[in-house]
Amino acid sequence: MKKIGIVCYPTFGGSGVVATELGKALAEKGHEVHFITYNEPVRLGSFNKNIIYHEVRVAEYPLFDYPPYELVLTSKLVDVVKYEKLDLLHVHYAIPHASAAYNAQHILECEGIKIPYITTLHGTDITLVGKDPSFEPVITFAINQSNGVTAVSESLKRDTFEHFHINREIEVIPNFVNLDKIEHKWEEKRGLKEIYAPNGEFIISHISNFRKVKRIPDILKIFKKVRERMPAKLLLVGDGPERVHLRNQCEELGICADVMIMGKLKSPDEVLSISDLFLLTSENESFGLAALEAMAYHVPVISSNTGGIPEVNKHGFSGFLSDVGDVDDMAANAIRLLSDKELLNKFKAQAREQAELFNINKVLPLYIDFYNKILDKAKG
Ligand code: GMT
Repeated sequence: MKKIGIVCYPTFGGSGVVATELGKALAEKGHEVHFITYNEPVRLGSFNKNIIYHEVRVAEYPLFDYPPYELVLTSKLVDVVKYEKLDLLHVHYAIPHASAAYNAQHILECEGIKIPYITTLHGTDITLVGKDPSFEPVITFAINQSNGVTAVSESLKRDTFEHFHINREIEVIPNFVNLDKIEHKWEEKRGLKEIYAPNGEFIISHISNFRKVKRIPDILKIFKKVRERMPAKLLLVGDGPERVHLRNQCEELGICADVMIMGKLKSPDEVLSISDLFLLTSENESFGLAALEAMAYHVPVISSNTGGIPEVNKHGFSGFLSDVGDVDDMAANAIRLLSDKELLNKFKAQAREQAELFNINKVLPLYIDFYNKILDKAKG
């Protein structure tokens, strides 16, 4: 049994979801997992055996225009490692978690306590935010100083080497889903379909944080083309900066009546259980956890072919891939699938089959082996 500290964003984003599900799976295997973050992670659930949540709270002070979260996190890491006698820190998302872990490690070293830290890169910490000059030197340093680094796809590993001066190895450990838990819910929730599609319409869904990188207007344009050919409903789950434009965009396209804007949902269970197709049109995507989750619920994916998505969604098997922005091709693929019941059912089964490659029972051992390797190395 090991004592592992997990640092993540506790929000709906993929990195927080992966960190939380990883922590829960480790706890189920008997490890003691300490989540150290500013809120209880959304997917944590309550009363988990072997899971302890430590809240990072930044005190308000009139001098602070910007709350010094990284410093408070660093102090909390020092405190938790020392008093809970942790063996390892695993930080998800480089900014600012990797540099906080580096500082905590060095503070503890001065007190004679050794703790290795592993950094998992998730995507936007590298491809969008991290390479900004206001972060880059710190991020490069904290990645290079980590005792171990993982990336969620080969594509993200390549991007990291391209954008930063990395002088160390990066191990690829893909994101995962827990298929046993999903299978159970999928069967249970399929009856809900009538609520959203009372006349047997197809249900198409999209889940994201509605940032520009997701290309939400493409989702609406594809849906309009599908809707012109067959009865369908679009369920949009999530929230973010692009959300405010949705109503106008739907009005311009004349599709408002068939688009349901659902806001943030704690779990994608219901929406994915009743979906026939999932759309992911992103400009860039290091992995596309939302697509993998859809596939786990037997939902084929129509996506762009950027970043790590082709490592997850297999063209002509679990769905179809098109160039970024090629809404005509994406719509044609969606129409092709939805107009042929046999083909759609085949793709639904294949989507689930593809998701099997990322089942937690295959990916968790990769993390545990990596932890052991790093711990052995740190012991020297
Ligand atoms: O999709 C987002 O913008 C959220 C972001 C995050 O950090 O939570 O997602 C990134 O990490 C996910 C989990 O590893 C990946 O599945 C997403 O592809 C990645 N997002 C991007 O690269 C845009």
